[in-house]
Amino acid sequence: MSGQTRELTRTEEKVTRPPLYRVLLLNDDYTPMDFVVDVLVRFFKKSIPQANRIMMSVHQKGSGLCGVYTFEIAETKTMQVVEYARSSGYPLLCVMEKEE
Ligand code: TYC
Repeated sequence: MSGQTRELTRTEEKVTRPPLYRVLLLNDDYTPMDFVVDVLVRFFKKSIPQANRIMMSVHQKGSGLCGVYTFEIAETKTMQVVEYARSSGYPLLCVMEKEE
């Protein structure tokens, strides 16, 4: 080893996954079922049959999963859905929660 340089330290490379967030729709008594299906197709890229299943599950159970995304995407979708609902005159609620 004499006369040679030797690497003494190595910065540990850590690759971690970003936290993920669930985006959920909540049930209410006033938003029309067709509007909720439209939201699921428009903002969450669901097929009509998938969107119908999710909408009915929200209607019966109180809430339902639309998708799982990184923070900025979840936040953008949540805001877009609430804005779209308000501008259409409906009280539909969309929320995000961190996946543990
Ligand atoms: N409960 C609504 C109705 O009977 C339909 C509905 C479904 C509303 C899902 C919101 O996230 C929702 N018109």
